[in-house]
Amino acid sequence: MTETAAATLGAFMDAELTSQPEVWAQAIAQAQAENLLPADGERVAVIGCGTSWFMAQSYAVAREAAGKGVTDPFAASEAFLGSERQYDVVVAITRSGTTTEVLEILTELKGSVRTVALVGDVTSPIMALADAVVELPYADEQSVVQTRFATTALVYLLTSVGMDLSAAVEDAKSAVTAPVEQELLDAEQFTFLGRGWTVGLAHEAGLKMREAVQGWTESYPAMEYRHGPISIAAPNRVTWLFGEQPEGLDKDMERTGALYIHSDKHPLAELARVHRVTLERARVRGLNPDLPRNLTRSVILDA
Ligand code: F1P
Repeated sequence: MTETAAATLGAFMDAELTSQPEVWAQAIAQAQAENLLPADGERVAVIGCGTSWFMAQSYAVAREAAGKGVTDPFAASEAFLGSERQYDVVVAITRSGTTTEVLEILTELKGSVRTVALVGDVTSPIMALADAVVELPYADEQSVVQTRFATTALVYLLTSVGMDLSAAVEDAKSAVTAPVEQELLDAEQFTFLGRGWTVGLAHEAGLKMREAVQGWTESYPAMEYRHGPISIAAPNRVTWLFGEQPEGLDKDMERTGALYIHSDKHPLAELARVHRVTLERARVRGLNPDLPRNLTRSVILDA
């Protein structure tokens, strides 16, 4: 494949990931103007699949850390939502609004537990199932690999629990367009780390590279990393930390010979940076992240 042909791969993903700072600003304004999410003190479960599950993890930690009430994240296929858990509200995150596991839960809960869905496709079946909908059609995407829908839904959710994301918007402006260093294009393996609400971002970064680059990635809570996974770190491999650095991790990383990335940029902007790195890594390998191997835009299971 010529360099010019490679540069056109992932054209949707390119436009979508690049638009993140603007779209996030729109979601911040929307979150400040709406009041659709659970009230402070309510017991909340958050569900999603794939990327949406990882955004659920980030929101859950941020909401609880902000003192807004118990918030448990679940993969929709493994959610425990029985009455003994006493959830007041179930929040669902889904770009497509067609993901089977999510629709099944909302169908089951109809009339018993209040549900709120954050949705990209506002013509999808979930619109009739959820009690309230946060409509994010301007963040919907054509690429199978999600970038801006997920981060925009999270920006909305984090704003709702009082996080000021103006630094994220500012930092993302350069993160989405800056050229990618050769070292990052060539690296054999990536491990992503996070703490608190950024653990979900780390898992999402790892999934992104698996989906779009078919590459070897891992992700952990940062304090877990030294309990085994650090043995993977080596020259020509990358360890990328989002958020607060555990004491001494930089020194430990120096000894491994791996490239260690821990910037002072906002963690969400760092995830947007990973989106750009992911796209360029896919392109140099001749892969099209708009249509990745074995994936579809939404997983719709046979009845
Ligand atoms: C969630 C999801 C994506 C994944 C894949 C299949 O979809 O699992 O995260 O990348 O394309 O669908 P959704 O419920 O957010 O539409």
